[in-house]
Amino acid sequence: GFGPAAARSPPSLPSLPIIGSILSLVSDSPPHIFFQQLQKKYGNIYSLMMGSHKVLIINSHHHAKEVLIKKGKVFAGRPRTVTTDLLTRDGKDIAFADYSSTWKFHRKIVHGALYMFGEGSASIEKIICREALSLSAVLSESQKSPMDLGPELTRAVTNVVCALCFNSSYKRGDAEFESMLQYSQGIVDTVAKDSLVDIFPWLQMFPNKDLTTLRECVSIRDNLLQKKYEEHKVDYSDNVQRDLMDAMLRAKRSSENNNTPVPNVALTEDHLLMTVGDIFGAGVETTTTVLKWSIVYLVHNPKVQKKIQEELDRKIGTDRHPQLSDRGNLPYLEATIREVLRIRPVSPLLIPHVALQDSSVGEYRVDKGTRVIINLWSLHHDEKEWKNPELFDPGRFLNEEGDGLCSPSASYLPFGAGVRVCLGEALAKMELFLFLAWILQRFTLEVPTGQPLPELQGKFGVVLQPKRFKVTANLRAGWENISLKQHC
Ligand code: HEM
Ligand code: PLO
Repeated sequence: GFGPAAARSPPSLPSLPIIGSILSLVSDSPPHIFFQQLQKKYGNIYSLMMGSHKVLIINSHHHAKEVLIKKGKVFAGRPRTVTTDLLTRDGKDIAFADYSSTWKFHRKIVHGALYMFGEGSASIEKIICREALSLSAVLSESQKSPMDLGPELTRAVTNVVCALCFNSSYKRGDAEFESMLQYSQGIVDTVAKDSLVDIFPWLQMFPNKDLTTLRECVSIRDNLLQKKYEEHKVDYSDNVQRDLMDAMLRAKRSSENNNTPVPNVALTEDHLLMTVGDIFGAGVETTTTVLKWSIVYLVHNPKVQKKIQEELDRKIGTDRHPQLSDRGNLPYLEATIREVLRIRPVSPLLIPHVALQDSSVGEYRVDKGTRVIINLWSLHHDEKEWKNPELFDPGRFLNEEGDGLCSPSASYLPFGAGVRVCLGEALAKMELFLFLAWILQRFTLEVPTGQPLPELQGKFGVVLQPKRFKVTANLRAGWENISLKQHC
């Protein structure tokens, strides 16, 4: 027959004791690069054992789309790991929750609440604009002195999600914000690494002190979430929905009165807190990371930066600030954002998927329970799909005339696809566009002469972050006397 049962097993790496020695030859490559290298020997789909778990590694866009889209529901599961269980109280969130009616219900509520602010709606745009204005003011003050823009970018992005989740924001130097910076980095550095630990022993990916760090950081985060929750309960009203927390509270109350769209779905306090924690965490760490990578590549490629600025000068000028309605008119900026998301994907291995039943990918059988890792890095650096994949070239995403966008390859999935596709894609795109347009309209980012350029490798973790670096933001010629008091 032709059913999955008849298909053959995918090429498999030799079992662990032997791999240990093969792997140590490649030494310090991070997992996404190592999995890409293994294609030479095993092909673009192969399996290996991580401890007692069978794992399938996918390195081509055809197979990736079969998993994510064509058989999306079959592969919509998530594995449980010690660290993600710690972060999410055993999967009571969205991103690390297994496929279930509870997960579906949560995704729906969040989606509704996030986009109640709406893609076209004025309010998200207003929130971002307010933060871009405040960020520009900070950059103006720091003229000529090199600084790590990390904390200020993070504050801007955090305040956007803070407004959406909690209807609040942080001032510079706020103690709660400083503590958030710390615990969130602690979580990024330690969570989700344990699922890879068995095949990457030499990276010392998961020393025991990581678990202690994670516990401490999660507990600080939980206190913050609890505090916001208690504050919201006090002045909650069925008639006004200020933010995501209110939307979740409302859903919780109506589920308690048995008014859920889906029967028998739990929305406990834990579920509510973990779900908000997901959106807050994802909202901060992903967009900030992409902004940092954008700056890294802009200082490496001053010609690209100049072209974006010329486009901004031509289409917007100096009389007004950038708006979402300019998105269609700034193809070169848009192409640059797409290229950053290609060359340094935020989540190079996505989040692992799990086969919920026996199935197949390509010509190979896949047993129920198999973990499936989509190596987005391989898709985005596939030489058959991208000319010179390590070259940063926004021009790839432009048509021949250079005045419109194009999709040069199907091997491009920065936000994933299918049932588990990113929930924040539209929000992230609005933020990236507006923040970068605001910054580049007024400033040129540079590394002072004689200083080294920022590193391009990045630090592998649950998000692929650039290493710390410093740049100067110099006011562009013609902007000296234009005040920042434009309002949003
Ligand atoms: C999942 C990318 C921003 C919320 C994901 C996944 C990717 C991704 C690759 C995993 C898909 C999979 O496992 O198949 C990105 C990128 C971002 C970004 C590149 C920024 C440029 C955001 C933002 C939010 C968000 C701003 C929140 C507002 C989520 C959630 C999930 C997710 C909740 C889990 C979905 C699920 O498992 O059902 N994202 N993301 N993301 N993202 Fe994003
Ligand atoms: C980031 C650190 C926060 O403190 C907690 C958190 C919650 C959700 C995670 C996010 C972290 C990292 C990026 C993740 C997101 C869910 C979806 C997103 C994994 C760990 C991506 C890119 O897949």
